[in-house]
Amino acid sequence: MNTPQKRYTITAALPYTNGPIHIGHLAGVYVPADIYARFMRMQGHDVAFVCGSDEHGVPITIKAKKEGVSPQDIVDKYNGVIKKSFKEFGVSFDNYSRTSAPVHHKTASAFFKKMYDKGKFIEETTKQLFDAEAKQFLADRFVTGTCPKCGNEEAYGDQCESCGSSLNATDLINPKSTFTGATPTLKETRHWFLPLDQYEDWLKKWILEGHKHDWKSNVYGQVKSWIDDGLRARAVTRDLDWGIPVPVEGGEGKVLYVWFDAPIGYISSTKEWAEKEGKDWEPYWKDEDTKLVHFIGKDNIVFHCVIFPVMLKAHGDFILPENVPANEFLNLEGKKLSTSKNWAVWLHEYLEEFPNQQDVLRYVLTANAPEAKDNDFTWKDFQARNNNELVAIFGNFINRVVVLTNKYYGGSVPEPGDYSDIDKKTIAELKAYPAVIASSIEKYRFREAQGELMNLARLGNKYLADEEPWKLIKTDEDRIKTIMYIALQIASALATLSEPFLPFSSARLKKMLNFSDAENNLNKDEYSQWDKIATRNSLLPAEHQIGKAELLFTKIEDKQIEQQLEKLEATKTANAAENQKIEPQKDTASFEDFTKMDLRVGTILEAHKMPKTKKLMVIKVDTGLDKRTVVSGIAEHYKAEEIIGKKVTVLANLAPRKLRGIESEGMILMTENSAGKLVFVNPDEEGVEPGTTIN
Ligand code: B3M
Ligand code: ZN
Repeated sequence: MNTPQKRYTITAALPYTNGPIHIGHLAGVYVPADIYARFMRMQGHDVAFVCGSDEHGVPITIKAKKEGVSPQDIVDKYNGVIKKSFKEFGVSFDNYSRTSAPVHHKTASAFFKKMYDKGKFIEETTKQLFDAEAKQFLADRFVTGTCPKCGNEEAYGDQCESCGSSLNATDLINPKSTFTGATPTLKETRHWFLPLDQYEDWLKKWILEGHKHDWKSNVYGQVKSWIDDGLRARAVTRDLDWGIPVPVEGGEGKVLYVWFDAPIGYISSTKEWAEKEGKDWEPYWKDEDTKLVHFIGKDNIVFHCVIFPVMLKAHGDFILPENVPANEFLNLEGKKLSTSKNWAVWLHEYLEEFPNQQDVLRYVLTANAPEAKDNDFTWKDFQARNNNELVAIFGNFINRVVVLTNKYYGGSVPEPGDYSDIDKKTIAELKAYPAVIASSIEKYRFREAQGELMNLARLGNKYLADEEPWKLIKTDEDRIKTIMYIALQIASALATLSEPFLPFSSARLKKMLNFSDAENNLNKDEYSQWDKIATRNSLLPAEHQIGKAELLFTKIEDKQIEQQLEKLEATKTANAAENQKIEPQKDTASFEDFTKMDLRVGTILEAHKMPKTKKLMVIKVDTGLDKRTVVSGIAEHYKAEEIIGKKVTVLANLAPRKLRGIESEGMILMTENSAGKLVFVNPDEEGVEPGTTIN
């Protein structure tokens, strides 16, 4: 049946322009978004697939400071690298914009102004963290400290990446300025706040009741736990000079918070595209029938499921997202991807080192997509999936079909005879695939969808292997015509159905099979190319002339994989050397300062991991003075049973503090060995080198 045309506004998270794109970004956001957008276009829907560079925000300022250049230099450089690599990788954005574009400044400014005029903000003078030495207010990534929710010691002023909590800078325990390392003071400043708490009931109705069944459970679960924890007002302006100026009285010297302006970038990018295409942008953001879908990584969930929808609702002119299919994280060789530690496979480097192999990476990232939980990318798996699946199954089937058709019939599709039961069964199976794959894509299950595509290639392989046309050629020429005809129909279906996943190979295959332009161009009154597979008797009619065989996929050799692994080894060595860097000596401590510290030897009596945290361990220590509780961030390094009975050094008179509701009375001194493992202070521990700090 022909599906009625719908309008889709598909967005992919705007990458921060402080570094290039790596496989984590691709697997989490851009590959699934591209599959979805390509698929929807193939169904004849009206699609706007938009993205752009996120050029404001603290990460960019920090990078600029580090490199001694201006923020503008940084964004110009990475916007160029990112845009080019997306294009070469075949991400089919309709528009890729930048948040520094005038259209965006105008749109974001007007958005804020309208909310302001409608009285949607609370204006308040509050005390914010201030670095007196750098003369700078500290928010977002300018400040790090311990997350009050999970104890991660490297949480940022707007978010903890370990537990995903969204934070205010003043929530951090032991905050430190990233400029100077200083402990900030509090200083008054005036800002505009978005009162999220006022939208709690509305959010409960809209998401918790309205999207319980159609949003992914990882997304729904995160949103629910935030709403259940209670929402608070969040400042949407900052004391910075890089960003979009606050367009109202009293806003001088202040800019919009990057997470206020960035999602509006989706709207600006749509406007920019519509302008170029001579279209009207408004239906893409205002028509209730438009389906707005945000593709993002899990660290962006709160911004897309709570903050941006509240902004859209408060503003009043816009539709809300129909779905936010966020993915979890991809790891690389068992370790968390990290831009700063260079632990990544960079897209621009991949494109150079594996020329014309875009589809292999797309395939592997989808096959291992972190859809429901974090997943791992390994180079060995990359090689195996290419060699054993793309080459051995998909490529092998196509090669056999095209080579044999050329050999037996000079490339002309033969006329089939009567169908055997196997033929009928094979054709029936073939016709079921378009709907099966479509239904998985519509549910955002891209792994499953691509798995079904491969099953179709397997069906083709098995059909040829069972029917063995090469054995019959001397004895039963008519039978072979039927077999080859059916195999060619499968090849043709593969050419169409692979397009969202493997666009480059799909195009090569279509060329090999000589799909005509008329066949390729979607006729909107007719069935889509996709639907024709199920509805038409013939996809490649008899006498249609196909082209010559060309290898669709090529083997990846051990040598190439070894080179990649060596590259990662070199990164590890460089990082270890970096970790070994001796920190400069701190300011002089007087003898009185020293004697103030009450250091004691203690014995660990009991220990257990704090539930729902990754790092925290609750430890009972006998200090000789008493038996007390200390909460320590070592749970990733030790199991509870390993440390019971250990003698440790305790700073006994450290001011007590509460972590996750448990009072910690003191600190166990730890240091880090050269492998990055936290160990108890004992200079004889393996890998503890002179100069390593104790804390
Ligand atoms: N630039 C964060 C990120 O790259 C941010 C996304 C913005 S989407 C509006 O993770
Ligand atoms: Zn946390």
